[in-house]
Amino acid sequence: MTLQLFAHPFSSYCQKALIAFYENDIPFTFRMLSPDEAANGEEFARLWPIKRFPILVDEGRTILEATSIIEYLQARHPGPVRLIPDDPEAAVEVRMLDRVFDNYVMTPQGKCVFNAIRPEDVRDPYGVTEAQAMLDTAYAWLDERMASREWAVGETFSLADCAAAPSLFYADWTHRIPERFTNLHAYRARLLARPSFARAVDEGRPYRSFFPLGAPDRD
Ligand SMILES: N[C@@H](CCC(=O)N[C@@H](CS)C(=O)NCC(=O)O)C(=O)O
Repeated sequence: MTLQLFAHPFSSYCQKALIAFYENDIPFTFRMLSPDEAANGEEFARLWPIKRFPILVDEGRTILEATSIIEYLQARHPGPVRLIPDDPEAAVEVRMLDRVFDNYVMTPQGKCVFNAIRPEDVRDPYGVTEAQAMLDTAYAWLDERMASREWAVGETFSLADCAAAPSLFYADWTHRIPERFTNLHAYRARLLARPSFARAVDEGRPYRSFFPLGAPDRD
């Protein structure tokens, strides 16, 4: 029985998980979630009543959360690219950066986007201003960090870069990374050139008109 990934190609967290599949060429069945299935699909709701994706199903075992899916793939379907280092101390830093990208880039980015699809009378401009301020602070911190690194945790592509790629991709669309943060721009460009992420971005390309803030005419 093959691995089944319930996902959508334009979703940032799904792209994060997809990078791990593509890095190690792991075969799987893509269970595409249409917006209607994501909202109303019974199989999906049974798997995870919170109704967030990606979700991985492996022979009846259900793995929630993109980070956990990547950890699971390395544990049960390992390949030559080790996205979590074997050295426990290096692994702490990889997991730390994974949390940084999810919590302080992906989350505020999502706040801005979800605000835009709310009915106008329940929008939250204060929350958006706070989210943009968090992105600005994260950008400055990451720019300094990336001055001396190729990947989020040094020389080796890892789980942290899987989180960074879609976070920075969509964050730059949502709240432009200032031009002066040249290290961060260069890192975002390296991520876009990585074949695993380039493939995920290409698969999401047909859905760009869905982007609630209007997708720019560039990657
Ligand atoms: N913490 C989850 C977040 C997953 C998540 O928020 N996925 C979005 C798609 S990128 C989703 O399911 N959105 C549907 C919704 O909010 O209703 C993870 O790391 O996988």
